[in-house]
Amino acid sequence: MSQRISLTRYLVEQQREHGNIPSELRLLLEVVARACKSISQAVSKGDLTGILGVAGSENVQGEVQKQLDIIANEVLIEANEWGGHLAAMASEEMEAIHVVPNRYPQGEYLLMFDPLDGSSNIDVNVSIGTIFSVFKKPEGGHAVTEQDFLQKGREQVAAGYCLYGPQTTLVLTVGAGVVMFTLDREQGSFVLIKENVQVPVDTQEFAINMSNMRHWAEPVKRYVDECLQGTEGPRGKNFNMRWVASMVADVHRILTRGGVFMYPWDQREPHKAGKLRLLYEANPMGWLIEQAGGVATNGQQRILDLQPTALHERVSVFLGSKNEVDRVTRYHAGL
Ligand code: AHM
Ligand code: MG
Repeated sequence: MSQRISLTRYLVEQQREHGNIPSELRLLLEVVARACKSISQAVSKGDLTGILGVAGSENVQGEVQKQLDIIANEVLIEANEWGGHLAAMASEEMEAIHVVPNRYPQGEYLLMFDPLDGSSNIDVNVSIGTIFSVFKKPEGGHAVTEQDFLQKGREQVAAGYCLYGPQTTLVLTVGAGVVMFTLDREQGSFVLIKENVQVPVDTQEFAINMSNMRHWAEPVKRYVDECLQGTEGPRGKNFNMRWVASMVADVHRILTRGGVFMYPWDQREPHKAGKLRLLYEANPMGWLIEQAGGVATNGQQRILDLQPTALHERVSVFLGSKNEVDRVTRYHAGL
């Protein structure tokens, strides 16, 4: 790209040309991006500042929290609560919603985030990231409640993630395709690197935690087994496998070169629909993938059409290249 376009300039020009980023939403996205810069800074220092390791607490889902999980959560809350653009926030790391305190003006947006996705990779210097999703607070002039957050993913007005890898990359959609920005640390700004990101419809690469294979449902076993049979099997081609164990990194690879990502239900905890969270992980990633021409389902239904019933609800996830996600979804229907 010959001319360097900053995130700010991109957002301003989008609003001017398409009217799809009102100024409050622009402020929100810029504040989230600023928070991500600060998280990126903390992540890159790691042991130098003594912030690796467990925090000695658990989140609402009973998962051990890392110090960086908590720091990232605080950075996002503090950055976002005073700007006047938000009514409330919800986080994978907090049991209840965080309503903007009375001392600040309340805006009309709701922000949800997984402050640091891929927690098991924090201490081992592998890519992790922040995932976020933005909705409008439903109309009615009432005080904001948890119920306001239980909107279908298709109602999102913005979604994205920031990947803290060899580069720090912010990936965003406001419903007009997917764009990527890389952090220029010297300049301190996110610079546009790719527009109109497209996920190839076909792929020969899948991502799943294979160690859970014996616990999967039949349709998932069938799909993966057929991939593993390669040229000798019904697919007639070889497949490669990748699993970073950070959804942000796996989804980023899929947005870059295609692939299929799966985190299915399994029979160890049959009452749990899956491991990943609908509101903080599946909805934003599902929308990004759709906006790039891919597909995202829970095996039966489009993720974005699911009606959430609880803030921390979990869901099975199949997303990525259209033909592969369509196939594994077909297998669930017994076809
Ligand atoms: P987290 O939000 O607690 O980090 O958990 C979500 C992560 C995803 O990023 C990733 O796809 C998955 O959990 C990895 O799970 P596993 O440890 O089974 O490989
Ligand atoms: Mg997560």
